Amino acid sequence: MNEKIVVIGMGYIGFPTALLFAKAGYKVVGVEKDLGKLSTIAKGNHYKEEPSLNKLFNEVKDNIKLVSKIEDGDIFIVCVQTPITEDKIVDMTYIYGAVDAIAEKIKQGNLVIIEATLPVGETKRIFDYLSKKSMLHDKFYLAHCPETAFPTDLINEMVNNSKVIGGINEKSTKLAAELYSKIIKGEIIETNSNTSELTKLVENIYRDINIAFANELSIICDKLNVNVFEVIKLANLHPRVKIHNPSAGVGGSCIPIDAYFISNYVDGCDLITMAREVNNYKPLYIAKKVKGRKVGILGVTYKPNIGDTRMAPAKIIIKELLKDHIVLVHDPYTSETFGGEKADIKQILDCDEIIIVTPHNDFKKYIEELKKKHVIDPTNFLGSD
Ligand code: SAJ
Repeated sequence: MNEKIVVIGMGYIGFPTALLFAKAGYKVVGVEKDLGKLSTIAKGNHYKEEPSLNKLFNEVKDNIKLVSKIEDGDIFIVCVQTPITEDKIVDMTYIYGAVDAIAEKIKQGNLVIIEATLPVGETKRIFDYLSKKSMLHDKFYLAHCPETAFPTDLINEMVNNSKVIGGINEKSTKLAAELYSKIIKGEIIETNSNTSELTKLVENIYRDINIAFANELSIICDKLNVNVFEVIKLANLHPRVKIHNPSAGVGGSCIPIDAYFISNYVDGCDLITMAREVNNYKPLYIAKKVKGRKVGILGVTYKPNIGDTRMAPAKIIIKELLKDHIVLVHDPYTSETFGGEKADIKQILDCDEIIIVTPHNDFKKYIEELKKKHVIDPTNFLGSD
């Protein structure tokens, strides 16, 4: 445990990763160039939906140093995002920004780990790039160890999920596996970097395709005047059927984009591409169903009980409705309204029509009142109590 770990990116994954290694007894430095985020983290204001993360921070805050510029270390863990551009191209700017910074500090024998989602083959490209840039040639180790933690249950999943470790060679895989064994109770599976990259993508694409099936069923059932939730409940009684839940669409920073990490590079991703189209269409379908003039939106975050609005279906619904409706928005988790008018629950209940886009638990207390209104309820919030 004498090694110093430098974690780059203090976001949703980097911050808890740094805390877990600090708890395991390592000397940990957390690097975050967004000074606003850095000071929020240092003050202990984290995500209200992750109480165990806040508890862990209070336990280990004295063992972790938060800085805005990279430092020397023995192990570098890259936890920056890989978003896509407007044209659906994978944006590697953040990754190579972090790799460039590491190139300045890395020494012979150091280990570099990438937790971020990557296109297949990228870890090897990073190895070649870093070899040249650092002038260390092959005298360092590199592994892709993708995170799989579920927002709202981050710490539990980071500790107890299995972890796929894909090194660019056997020694890299072994060193990374040994490191994660210090913080993970779940199974650690050793493989190569191409396999770990594809496994991560496949997990999220599996979910995208299954949700697309549920969302397509919801549209078909609407047209056939059949209750989709009853159909899914009954079909799921079959021992080998497990249909996902229909929704207002698929949001978040991962599931809506991971398909492009494959389909941009390989031919034949027909089902994967089609599933994306179905899920992209679902918010528009919901907006088109609205008949009332004044529409109340309940929940704009990408999923319930969380403050994250990245790629939220609410954005598309509201943009579409604003063309010819008055749109009021209420969400206790965020001040974002996507151009709608911020409203309290009473104003929402007074609207001609209400869409329960994101069914936060906080809305449960309004269920009886909502049942008396004209409501579009893509997740069956009112029927599930
Ligand atoms: N959703 C549905 N129907 C469902 C399940 C989800 O419409 O049956 C929607 C949600 O409302 C949300 C979106 O899908 O808009 C994605 O939410 P999610 O809860 O399925 O997943 P994320 O994006 O919060 O986290 C996912 C997780 N991946 C998988 O479960 C395979 C998580 O484990 C990953 O670590 C994370 O992506 C990531 O970082 O890649």
